[in-house]
Amino acid sequence: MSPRHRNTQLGFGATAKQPGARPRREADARHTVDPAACELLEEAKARGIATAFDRFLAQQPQCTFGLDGLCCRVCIQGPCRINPKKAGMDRGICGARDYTIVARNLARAIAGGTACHSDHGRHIALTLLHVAQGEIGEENYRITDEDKLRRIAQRIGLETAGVPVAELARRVALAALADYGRYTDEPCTWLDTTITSGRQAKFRHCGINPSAIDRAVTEIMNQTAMGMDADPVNIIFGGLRTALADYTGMHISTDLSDVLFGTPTPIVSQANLGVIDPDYVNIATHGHNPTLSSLVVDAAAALAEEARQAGAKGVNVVGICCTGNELLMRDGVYLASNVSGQELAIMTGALDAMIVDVQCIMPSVRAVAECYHTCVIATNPLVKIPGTYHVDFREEKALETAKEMVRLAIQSYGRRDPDKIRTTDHRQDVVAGWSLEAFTDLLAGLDRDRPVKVLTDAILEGEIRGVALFAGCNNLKVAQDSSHLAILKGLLANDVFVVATGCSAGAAAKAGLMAPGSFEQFGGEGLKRFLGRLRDAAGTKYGLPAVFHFGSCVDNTRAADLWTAMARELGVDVPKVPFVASAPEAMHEKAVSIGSWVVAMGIPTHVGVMPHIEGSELVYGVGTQVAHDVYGGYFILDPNPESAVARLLDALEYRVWKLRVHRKAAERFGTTLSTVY
Ligand code: MSK
Repeated sequence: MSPRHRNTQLGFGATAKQPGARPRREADARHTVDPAACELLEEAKARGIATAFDRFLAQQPQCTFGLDGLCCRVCIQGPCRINPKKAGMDRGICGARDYTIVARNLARAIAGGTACHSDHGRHIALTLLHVAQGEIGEENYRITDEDKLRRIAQRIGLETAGVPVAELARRVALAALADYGRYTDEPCTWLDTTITSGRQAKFRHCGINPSAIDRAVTEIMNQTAMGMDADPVNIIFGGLRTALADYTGMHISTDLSDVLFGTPTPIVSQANLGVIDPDYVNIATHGHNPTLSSLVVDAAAALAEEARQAGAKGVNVVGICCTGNELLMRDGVYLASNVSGQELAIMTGALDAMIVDVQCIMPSVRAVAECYHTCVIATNPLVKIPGTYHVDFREEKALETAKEMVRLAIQSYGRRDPDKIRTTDHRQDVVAGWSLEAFTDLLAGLDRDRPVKVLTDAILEGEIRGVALFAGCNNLKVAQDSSHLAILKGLLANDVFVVATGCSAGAAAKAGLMAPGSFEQFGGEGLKRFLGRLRDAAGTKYGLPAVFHFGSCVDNTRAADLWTAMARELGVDVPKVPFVASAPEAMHEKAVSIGSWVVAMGIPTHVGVMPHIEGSELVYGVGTQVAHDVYGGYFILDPNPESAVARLLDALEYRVWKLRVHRKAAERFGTTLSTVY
């Protein structure tokens, strides 16, 4: 099969005019399917404010060498641009071939994503360590979920009996930090203790077990430097080792965030830009790390009276991107938008401050904020944006600093220009907070002893067809949210149980797919029966959603824990579990690293925006075909939502069929279950 699948969905110039339609709205609908974003994009055009949607167009046509992954910039003799079909241009100055260059670029993207997630995890681990050692006061952070702390300690082999909670937290934090810098060759603890024995053996056999996160990132940067590895398969295996280090850092982050801030439980809230209420002082928290944003929520509550004295009804904290997901999951804070909507939140004219921490923050928010009164506050030493406020956020005086920022927002409220207020009514109800623990509790309504069996039985009996994880970003090569929603709706209607994280969860939330009771509207008959049974057994106070919000980007490990639990329940390794993943609008390097470890774990993984690997048939083939033979997982690279739905359903159907055949054979002949996938 030819690896040519250039993104063609946007189709500028190809959309037929609707009679009587306003041309501007028609153009916006090709940028986004989010009605609130459409309204705000009209406002941007009316005011002549450039957004990422405009800058994407200004970049067209994009460099095909870059798109194919054939531009090599690892030494400064270059850049070398490779054309495998043209004599004299079929290798770089050093002689590196297309497959070496494409593999190197891919591996370096994985290293970039791993660095982001794992630094986030390190920050959380250090915060826990400082709390445990009494170096941070209770008014800032405390151990909120002692039970989870004990479960983690037991899982990683620590003695828990009689150990005081602070000491246990100290030991767990040190064990997590050891996963960053171990100098021996044992595998990372957070990887090795959370996967099946089959995956442990597979990673050992392939030599891709990372022993330390920082070492994995350093090694792959070394391996892919000029004059180093030229073997594409060896480079890809190095990339997978780095991707498993990414998994490790993400799992640490999720586990220890639950210990510090609480393991999420179902909570009802709202999503989309309509949550920005002009009657309140509005603060958007944007980025990823809950250490800052959770304190902003506390500070906002403490300073409500000051906001009232300034003439507002109070302080309204809303979230953007994964900081938004973290706050939504634990505190029910409104989710304003996903990544492509960040500039649009400012254009409501009623956003008084945007407080940013790390990752996915467009520097352009400052330029847009200049047209309004919004005060943009950067808080991390690694994220300074020229022209914004920079408040040095330190954990030991976190609440005090958070209050300082909320006061800046209250002052900013007084500088609003009423002529520029353009809020929207679009907002949807959401039931979020589905940690794996909360979801397992829901299943336990039908079987207290073996809750995961409720899910696997429903699949084996044909009530539902399997499970899908939706993850990843918005990518402006696709109309915002359009691929997420098309594929989500396609799978739901075909009885697939769906969990979502990150900006994919944001897309589902804004479109009403997480509204209480929405499974009745979007689910096929089997899915409706399955979720109806769960609802009735659990007697929940809230209706169940069609799509279950599993958290932020780092929380993809919650989904990994689910497929591991299903594998254990079914008595198989992950490549036989009817579970697929999709990142319909992947954008960030983090999406590349996540996709890579999801495949290594044994999951068929759809990506709806072509990664930069089309320049090498060999690398493309390894990702889409050879990966299946080695790991059981593989990439489905397909920008067309309709065929993506069909291919994901095929992948699930194949696994269910094989499971049934192997189970029947094992029963009939009294043998163990085949390990073939
Ligand atoms: S925020 S990494 S755009 S999911 Fe986690 Fe969204 Fe992708 Fe950032």
